[in-house]
Amino acid sequence: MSIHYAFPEGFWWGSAVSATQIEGAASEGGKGKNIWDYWYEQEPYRFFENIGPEVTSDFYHRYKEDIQLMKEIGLNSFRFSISWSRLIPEGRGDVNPEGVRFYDAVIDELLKNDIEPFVTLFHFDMPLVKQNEGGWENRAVVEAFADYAKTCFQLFGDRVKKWFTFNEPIVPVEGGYLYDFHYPNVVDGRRAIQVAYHTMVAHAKAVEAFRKAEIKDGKIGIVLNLTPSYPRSGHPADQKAAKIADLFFNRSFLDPAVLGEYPAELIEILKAYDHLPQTEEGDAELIRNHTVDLLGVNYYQPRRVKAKDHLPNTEGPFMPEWFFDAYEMPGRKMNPYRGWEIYEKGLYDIMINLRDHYGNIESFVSENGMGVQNEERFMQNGIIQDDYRIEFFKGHLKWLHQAIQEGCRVKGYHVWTFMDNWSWMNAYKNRYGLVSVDLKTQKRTIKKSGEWMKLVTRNNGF
Ligand code: BGP
Repeated sequence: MSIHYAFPEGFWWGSAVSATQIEGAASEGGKGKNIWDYWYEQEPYRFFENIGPEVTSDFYHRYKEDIQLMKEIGLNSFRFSISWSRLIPEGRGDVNPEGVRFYDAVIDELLKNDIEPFVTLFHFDMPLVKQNEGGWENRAVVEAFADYAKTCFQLFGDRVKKWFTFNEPIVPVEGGYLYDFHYPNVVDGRRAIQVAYHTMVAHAKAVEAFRKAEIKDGKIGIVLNLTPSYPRSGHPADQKAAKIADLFFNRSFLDPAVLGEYPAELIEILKAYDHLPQTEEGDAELIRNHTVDLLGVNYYQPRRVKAKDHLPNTEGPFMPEWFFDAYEMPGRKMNPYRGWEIYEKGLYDIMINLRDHYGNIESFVSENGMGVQNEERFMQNGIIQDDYRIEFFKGHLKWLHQAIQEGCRVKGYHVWTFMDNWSWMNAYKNRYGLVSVDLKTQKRTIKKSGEWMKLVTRNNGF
């Protein structure tokens, strides 16, 4: 087989997951409840086919088998998240020894199989006790998070060298405080902005704790869903709309995390609409002095925008959509199951932007993948023939390769995801795995895309 796209030596081939989406054992092993456990108890009907986070893909009990499969596919790195409420059930205070044992065992098993653990501290799963105290609206919760981060560095920093404070920190803001798809289902622009700001402060405090922990060869980063904003046209109104969407959805976290400060244009808009968050003395300095070493880039879809057709209803809650409308580009390629456009070049555009405007920070693709409904219809001889997923990966990897050729410091590519998992409100609707999971038996079977990935990891390219 000839290799057209060779990747740099030591490239990180891997996958990402999150605790709530794979572990299961939600009320086992001394774990405290998080907002997902609680929301599901309250409103099970809001989850696809009424399936909640109790069992998911049972990684808590099957991690050894799963890690063997990762090894078989040849993956050399794996990003998972620690469940804050499993490690510290009350969110602050006593550490749960069973939680420590579990994460110790997972880390050791990965290392034994030459798979590097990448650890995320927060992937959408606020401990319920902390949410009841106001979640990210409360500065005390910010402090609790910094403590939790410190505990993780102490417990696992001897073996884990790649740390990520947050996964897609804007998503709990959108889901929980603007668009009603995460608990606590608040719709309030002012509170959303406060939550976003405090999340950034929590991030900077965790980076501070990391620097103090002096982890040998350790790097700290953040994982952002950088969805490029493409304007409908060259018309100045469309261009402006795209710029503002970019400020709200990308630069709100990217700039402070990488450059150490918020974009002035974003501050201006919030000021003009009287929506600046409450800050404390020392915050700006904290953020400025605690930028990241490494950036994880999650990419699924582009954002296309146009100037607004109508004036916004300013009696309704303040929304980013006061400044732009979504644009459906004629002829766009869609993943109809997830309702997301597929635009492979977006990944290249993101990387070039990081090269040119963010000091060419070291980065990697921390999630990229395609969720498809009713995948069993593609089953032949017990194996899912997911050629569409192989095409999806190839299309993105070609552009990533191009970005690397042009000098972007991209160190790896992690797919979303290793095995089919529980996707929040969508539960098991769309399957993303390289490995399928039979929900009745929990049996794992490598899909065609997993077989393809074996070749890619073996050849360090395709
Ligand atoms: C990202 C999240 C993941 C994951 C993925 C797929 O935003 O970091 O947790 O779920 O998207 O999206 P979904 O599960 O909503 O289909």
